[in-house]
Amino acid sequence: MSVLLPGSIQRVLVTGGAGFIGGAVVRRLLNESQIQVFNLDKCGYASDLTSIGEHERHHLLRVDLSDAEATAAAIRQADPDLVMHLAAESHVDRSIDGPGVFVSSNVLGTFNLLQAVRSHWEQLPTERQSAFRFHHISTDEVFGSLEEHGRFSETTAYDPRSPYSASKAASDHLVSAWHHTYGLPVVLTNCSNNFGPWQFPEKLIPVVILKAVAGEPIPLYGDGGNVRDWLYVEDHVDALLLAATRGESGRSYCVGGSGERTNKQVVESICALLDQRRQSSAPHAALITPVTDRPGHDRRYAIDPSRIQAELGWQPQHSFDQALAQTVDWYLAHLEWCAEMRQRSGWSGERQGLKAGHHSQ
Ligand code: NAD
Ligand code: TDX
Repeated sequence: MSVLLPGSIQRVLVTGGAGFIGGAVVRRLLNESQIQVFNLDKCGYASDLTSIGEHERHHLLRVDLSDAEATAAAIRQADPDLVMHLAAESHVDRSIDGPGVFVSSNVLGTFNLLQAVRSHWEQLPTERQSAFRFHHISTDEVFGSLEEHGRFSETTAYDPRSPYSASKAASDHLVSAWHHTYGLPVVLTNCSNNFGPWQFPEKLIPVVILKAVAGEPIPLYGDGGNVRDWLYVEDHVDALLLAATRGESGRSYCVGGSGERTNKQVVESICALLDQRRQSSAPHAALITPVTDRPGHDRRYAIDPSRIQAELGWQPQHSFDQALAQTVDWYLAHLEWCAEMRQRSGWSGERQGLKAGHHSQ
C-alpha cells in the first residue's frame, strides 16, 4: 500500500536506515516521495547500503548514537520535520552474550537522540513545530512472554525478560517521559517479528535457509514450540509510515500480522519450499536438529493490531505463506550477499546466546 506524506514533511531523519527494517523505510521514502532522507547509522555489523544504492536525496550520516555531540550535530545537519528512530542493537542472542552495547546503543543512544531532537524541536518555527513528530520504533518483546492464550495490546504491562527487550523497554519509557515532561510530540509502535529481504542472516528465517542450503544441521531451540507472530517487512513499513504521519501524538500502536506460527512450523515450511526449489539427496527437514534452548526464551508473542487497523486503516497486504516463499527465493538469489555480510561481520554462523554464565560486556 502506498502512504502519502503530508506536504509539511520535507526532511526525514531515519535512524538505523542501514539495517533491515530501516533500509526498507529509506527505500520506500526515496521511491514514493520527493523528500530528503537523512540516514543516521553507525554502520555496524548488520548494516549494508546495497539495497539503497546511490541516490541524490539520500544522505548518510555515519554516527554512533552513544556519542551525544555527534548525534546533536547530525540533528542540526538534518534539520528534520520527522524522525523515525529504528537504530538499535536488535539480536536477542547477542544481547545474552554481550549486553553492554545494548545499553549504550538502545538506552543511552535513545537518550542522546531525544535530547538532541528536543533541542531541535524547541527551536523550530511554530508551523514546523506543530507538525513535528518523533516516531520511536519498538518491539512486542517489551511485553514479555505469553502462554497459550491472549495477545499483547497497547495496554499490556511491560515485562521484558532479555537484555535486548529490557533495553528496548527502557527506550520506550524514555520516549514516553520526554513526551509527558517536555511536550515532545512522539508516536510509538511495537511490532512483532519481521521477515523479508536484506535481513542480516543471524535471525531465524535466514539462518534456516542458509543452513539448509549448506546441508548443515538446522538449529531449532528447545522443543521448537515457541511461537512468534510473523509480519512481512513491507507490511511493517506501511504501518510505520501511517503511524509517523497520521498517528496521534503521545499514542502507541501495536503492529502484527496475525501470523502466529511455532518455530517448528516455520522451519518445516522453509524446508518444504526448499524441497520444491533445490535437489537434495534427502528432504531438507532431515537437517532439523533440536539444540539447547535460549536462556530465558520467551514462549509466545502475539499482537492484537485492532487499534492501528481501526484508527489508521492499516491492513497487512501479504500472506505469511506467499511472503515466506518470496523471501526464500530472495535468499537463494542472494547467497553471495549473505556470505559477504557474514564475512564482514566476523561471524560465520556459529551458535550465539549461550554465554549466560559468562560475564562479558
Ligand atoms: P538491524 O540490526 O538490521 O538494524 C539496526 C541498525 O541500527 C543497524 O544498521 C545498526 O548499525 C544501527 N545501529 C545500532 N546501534 C546504533 C547506534 N548506537 N548508533 C547508530 N546506529 C546504530 O535491526 P532491524 O531488524 O532492522 O530493527 C530495526 C528496529 O526495529 C530496531 O529498533 C528493532 O528493535 C525494531 N524491531 C525489529 C523487529 C524485527 O523483527 N527485526 C521487530 C520489531 C521491532
Ligand atoms: O537458530 C535459531 N533457532 C531458533 O530456534 C534462531 C536464530 C532462533 N530460533 C528461535 C528463537 C525464537 O523463538 O526462533 C525464534 C525467532 O528468533 P530470532 O529470529 O532470533 O527472533 P526473536 O528472538 O523472536 O526477536 C526478533 O523479533 C523481535 C528480532 O530479532 C527482534 O529484533 C524483534 O524485536
